[in-house]
Amino acid sequence: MTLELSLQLLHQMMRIRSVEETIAERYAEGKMRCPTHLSVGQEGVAAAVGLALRPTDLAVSGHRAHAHYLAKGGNLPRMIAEIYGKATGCARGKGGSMHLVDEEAGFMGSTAIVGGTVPVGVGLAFAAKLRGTGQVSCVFLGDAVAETGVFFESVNFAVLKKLPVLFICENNLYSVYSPLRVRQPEGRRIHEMVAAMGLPAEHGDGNDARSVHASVRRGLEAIRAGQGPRFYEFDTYRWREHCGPLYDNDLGYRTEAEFLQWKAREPIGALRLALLAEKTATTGDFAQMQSDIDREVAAAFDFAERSPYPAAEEAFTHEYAKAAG
Ligand SMILES: Cc1ncc(C[n+]2csc(CCOP(=O)(O)OP(=O)(O)O)c2C)c(N)n1
Ligand SMILES: [Mg+2]
Repeated sequence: MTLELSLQLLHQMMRIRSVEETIAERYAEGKMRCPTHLSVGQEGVAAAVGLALRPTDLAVSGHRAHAHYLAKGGNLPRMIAEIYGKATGCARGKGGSMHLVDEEAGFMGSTAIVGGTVPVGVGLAFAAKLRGTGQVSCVFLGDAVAETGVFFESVNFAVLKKLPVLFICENNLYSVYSPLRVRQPEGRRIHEMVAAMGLPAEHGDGNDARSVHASVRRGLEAIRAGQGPRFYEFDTYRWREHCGPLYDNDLGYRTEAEFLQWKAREPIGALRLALLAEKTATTGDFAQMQSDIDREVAAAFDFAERSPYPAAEEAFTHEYAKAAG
C-alpha cells in the first residue's frame, strides 16, 4: 500500500472515531434523541472497505452504520443533523442514527431490522448487473445477521446469479449481550459456513486496516471481472455499550480483561505504530490530522445545532431519501 493510501486510511479511521466520540460526549445534552449504536473500536473495517470501493459503488448497512456511511463518502453534517432530528438531516430528520442514506454517495440505506438490508443490497447488485453499470454493491453486516433466514436466501440468490456483491461481516463476537457461543454451534466459523454456499469467503483481522484493504481490493477485482459475490469476515470489537454512549463491561456479559485485550490491538493505534516504525509519518503528522478533523467535526455539529426541525406537515411525506432542500 502506498503511503498516501495509508495516510488516507488513518485519517478516515480517526475521523470516524472522533465523530462517534463526540456523539458519545454530547449525548447527555439531550439533543440527540434517537438511539445510537457506536462502532468505536471497529473503524478499521469500514475505513478500509470504503477506500477500496469506488464512489459510484453502492452500500447498505444496519443499525451500527455511522462508520459505513462516512467511509462510503456520506455527508457528515447531514448525518449529524439526522441524529439531531433536523430537517437538513440525510433522511430529513425522520430516521435518526439507524436510518442513514446518502444516494449521492451511493450509500443506499441502513435500517434497524437485523439482516433487513441484505436483500436490498443484493437487489441493488441485481439491478446493476442487469443494467450493466459496473457497480458493486457492498453489504455490511454483523455476526448476528448470519443467523437470519433472509441472509441465506440473499447469499444463495447472489451466488446463483453471480451478482456483484461484496459481503462484509464485522464479527464483534456479540449480538447485544449474547456471545457467539450461545447463538451458534461450537466450532462454527461464519466464513466457512458461507463458503459452503458456493462463494469465496475469507477471514481476516479487522484491526489490521491495511490488510483488510488489500484483501477486499483483490475481492473487488474478481467481482468486477464478473466472477460473482465475495464474502469477508473480519474480527473486530465494539468498545462501548451495544446501544448508547456509555461503557457496559460492568453488566457481566463480557469481561473488562477481554475489552482491554482488544483495545491494546486497536486499529488506529496499530496503524500509527506501523507508520512510526516505518518512519513514514511522525506524531506531528497525527496531531495535524487530528486538529483538521476536530475542526470538521465541530462544524458538522454546529450545522446540526443551527438547522431547523422538520415542519409538522412534512411528518407523513415519503421522500425520505431525497436530499433535504
Ligand atoms: C430482526 C431483528 N431481530 C432482533 C433485533 C434486535 N437487535 C438489534 S441489534 C441486535 C444485534 C445484532 O448483532 P450484530 O448483527 O452482530 O451487530 P452488532 O450489534 O454486533 O454490531 C439485535 C438482536 C432486531 N433489531 N431485528
Ligand atoms: Mg455483533
